[in-house]
Parts: sequence; C-alpha cells; structure tokens
Amino acid sequence: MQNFINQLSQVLEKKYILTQDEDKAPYLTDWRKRFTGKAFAVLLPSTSNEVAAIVKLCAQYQIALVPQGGHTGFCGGATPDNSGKQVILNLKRMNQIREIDIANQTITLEAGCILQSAQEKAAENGYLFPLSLGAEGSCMIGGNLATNAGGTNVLRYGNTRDLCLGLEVVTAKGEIWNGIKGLRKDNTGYDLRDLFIGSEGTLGIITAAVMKLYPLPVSQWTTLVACENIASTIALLTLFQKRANSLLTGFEMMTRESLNLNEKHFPQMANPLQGNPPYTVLIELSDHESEEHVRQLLETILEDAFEKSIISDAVIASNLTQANSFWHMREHITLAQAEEGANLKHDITIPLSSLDSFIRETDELMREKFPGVRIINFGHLGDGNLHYNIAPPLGTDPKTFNETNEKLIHELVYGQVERCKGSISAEHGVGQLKLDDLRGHKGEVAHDLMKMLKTALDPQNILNPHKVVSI
Ligand code: FAD
Ligand code: 2HG
Ligand code: ZN
Repeated sequence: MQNFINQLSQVLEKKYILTQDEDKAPYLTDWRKRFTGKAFAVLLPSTSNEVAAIVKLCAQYQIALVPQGGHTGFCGGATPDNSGKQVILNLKRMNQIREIDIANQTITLEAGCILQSAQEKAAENGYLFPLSLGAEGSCMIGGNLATNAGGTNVLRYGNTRDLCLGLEVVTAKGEIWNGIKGLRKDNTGYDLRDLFIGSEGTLGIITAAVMKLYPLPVSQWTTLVACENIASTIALLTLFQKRANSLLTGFEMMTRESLNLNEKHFPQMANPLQGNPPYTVLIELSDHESEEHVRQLLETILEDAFEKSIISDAVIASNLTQANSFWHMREHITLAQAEEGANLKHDITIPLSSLDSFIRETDELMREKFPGVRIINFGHLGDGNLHYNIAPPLGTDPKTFNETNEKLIHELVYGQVERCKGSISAEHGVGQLKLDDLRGHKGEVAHDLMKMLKTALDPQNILNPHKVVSI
C-alpha cells in the first residue's frame, strides 16, 4: 500500500490524497445515512488524465475503486465496503463547464458539475437543461449519468440517458475513451455511450459528457388538483396527455399520508387544497407561445375533468412564487420522511394500466402482514414511477423494525411488481441495495449477459465491485 501511495503522490498533490480518518469521514456515508463503509484513501482528481493515471495504478496494484459524485444516491452505489481496502474516487474537482454550443444546442460538462450549476448556466444562455430532481443542489452530472437519473421532467424530456449525446470515460485499464461528440445520429456499431450510462461506476469512470439543451419555455402554468382515488389520477393523466400532448411537462402524485408527513415536519409546506384530499396531483404545462394560450388550455382541461368527476378541487398557481411552493411541497416529502427516521424505499415502475390494482392489493397485503406500517406513497405518475415507501408503525424504533422486516417487506413489494410486469428500480439504480434482487428480476439470461459485459470491460473487478452485479 505504501508503494501505491508513493506512486499516487506523483499523480495527485498530497492534499488531494485523503488518508486521515477525519478527512475521509464526509465521503464514507451517503446522504440518507443508510450506507457507511471504510476507505483506504479518498482521491480528488481534477482532470481526466489524473483519473486515468489513478485507475492505471489501481489496476497495477489490484485496488478496487468506488467512483463518487454528490453521494446523494439511494442504493449505496457510491459507498465503499467495510474492508478498508477500497479507494474512493470523488469527482467533485472535475467541475468545469467545457463548452456551450448554441448552434448545436448542447452543453459539455465535466462529471463533477453540480446539476444546478448546469441548469443555471443553460438558463443564462436562454436554454433549458431539463434534468431536474430534489437533490439538484448537490448531485453531480457524473452521478446522474451513472444512475441514469429520472426526476420530474422525464415525461417531456426523458431520463438522463435521453439527454446525453456523448461521453468521455476512463476505462478499467486506465485508458481515456473520447466519445465527446454532440451528434444526434451516429450508428457506428455498438453504442458504448449507452453502455456506460446507468452502469453505476461498474464499467468505467465518466469524466465528461455532451448534454442536450432545449429552448426555455416562455410560459408555464402549475396547478394542484384533488382526486379521490388512484383510478381518477390515471384518468386525469390520460386526459392531459390527449389534450395538452407535449405541453405537459410535469405530472406528480402525492398521497394524503405523504403530505401529512410534510406538514408535520415542515408546517409551511401545508397542502393548499382544502382538507388534504386522498390524492393530490401537481401538473405543469409549458409552452413557447403566450401565457394566455396555456392558461386557457389548462382551464379547459380542468373544467372537463370537473364535469367528468375526475377531480374535486383545483388551485392554479397565480405567480412563480406560488408555483415554486407547489414544487417545494412535492420535493419535501423525501426530507420529511428522513426527519421521521429511516424508511424502506421502493422505487418502482408499474404499467399505468396495472397501477390501480397494484396499489390496492399491495396496500392490503402490507397492512395484513405488517400491521401499523405507514405507507408513504408518491411519485412521478406520468412515468408510472411510484415511490412506495414504508415507514415503521408509530412508536416503533425504525432501526429495529427495519432490521427485522426489511427483507420480507421488499419481497412482498417486489413480488407484486413482478406480478404486474413492472421494474424494481425505476430511476435510483441498483447499487448494493438491490444487488441480490436483480438476478431474479432480470432473469438468468439477462443477468448472465450483464456479468459477461462486466467481466469483459473490467476483468480485474476493480471498478465498484459488488455493486449492480457480482462476478
Ligand atoms: P452518487 O450518489 O455519488 O453516485 C451514484 C452512483 O453513480 C454510484 O454507483 C457511483 O459509484 C456512481 N458514480 C458517481 N459518479 C460517477 C462517475 N463520474 N463515473 C462513474 N460512476 C459514477 N434520483 C432520481 O433519479 N430522481 C429523483 O427525483 C431523485 N430525487 C432525489 C431527491 C433527494 C432529496 C435525494 C437525496 C436524492 C434524489 N435522487 C433522485 C437520487 C440521487 O440524487 C440520484 O441518483 C443522482 O443521480 C445521484 O447523483 P450523485 O452525484 O449524488 O451520485
Ligand atoms: C423523488 O421523486 C425522489 O422525490 C425521492 O426520487 C424518492 O424519497 C424517495 O423515495
Ligand atoms: Zn423520484
């Protein structure tokens, strides 16, 4: 190890090689405090060449490395194991915006750029970088790509994968693959870019990316509406998709229980809809035409929904501040859950046609088998992406409850997901949290193909081992 450190100090200045416990501590535990590990060192490179040189050394000494961005991921992908032999490679110093190309409508970002800085840079130039999620003030573009993050704009603009045109990646051999191209068409064989996106640091280290920009919408209207049941929320989505089509940029669902929790921990986040209905839906329409045009369309669709008894109440934000407060309410659910203590997360996708029966049956089974649990249910309904989170019964110690019941509760939910032909990871990834569940979920053939890819691209198993797939 000493030789490794000596050689490292020829690559990185000493102050960027953290080996003291107090210096390493902030990098060892994830945002949620769900995963903690030990690391032999934390390395903070600032260029792709430094990353490549570090990976070469790791390959030479057979030292495993764990790539890390903002450490906001929910599946423990960026947390090292407990051996103390792994090295964390945090990309936060690689935070340059390399280029904005207006004619091409692209922005080239280094992996350590904070998502919010990318959004701000795009907006300064009159463009929209549409990736948006609650952690945008701390997550980084490399982490977003590595997890193929989703968020609240997927309905209109797609996942991170859909926003990416080109990548620069350091391979397990320590070579730099320069795929930094801003092309919208490029059918030159296997799509290497798409292989690295969503691979959670197990196939390569993403160091930079070319991302798509879109013209900034000139008008945006946000509304909160009340629905009595999940079937009505889906009927409402269908109505909006038909009538507003590509103007529909947000469709988020929140249950009464999730907003009650919000209000308990953040009283200023109370639901403005009378009586906090069973289901509150946040809808956003955006357009490049006049404010009037979108407002009228929104009102017409809402009237239609009232007439069809799909909704029972609605409030349209009268200004940007109020619209932002609606979004804050939505984004605070995760924070309210964290205040309440550890919960069991299920980030799942269900075909919209099966969502109603999924929720009814899963809720029933959950209440029968785990009396008193609190089902905190919300999500990106427009994408069929549900956050089906389980909080322990009131008065129970979350740690003890989760230790005893976590596996059984995951089994119950994932069993229901399989029954509905859904996915056990919609947008958060696999990491270490879902490693054991993946094989059964993907099926033998798909899982074996994944292992073959991992073995081919990282034969020494030094890139984030035992995350996503074990070889
Ligand atoms: P990290 O957590 O540091 O890493 C995540 C994974 O990517 C790890 O496996 C890591 O090894 C790998 N990795 C990181 N950087 C690189 C790199 N440069 N090259 C290769 N591998 C790398 N997620 C959503 O999808 N949608 C949401 O709406 C959403 N909302 C959130 C709200 C809150 C409040 C929080 C705390 C999290 C939320 N997340 C959401 C989860 C999280 O923010 C995303 O998964 C995000 O993309 C992770 O980025 P990060 O920089 O924090 O990555
Ligand atoms: C969101 O949609 C995030 O707000 C977090 O994906 C979900 O807290 C969660 O489970
Ligand atoms: Zn989400």
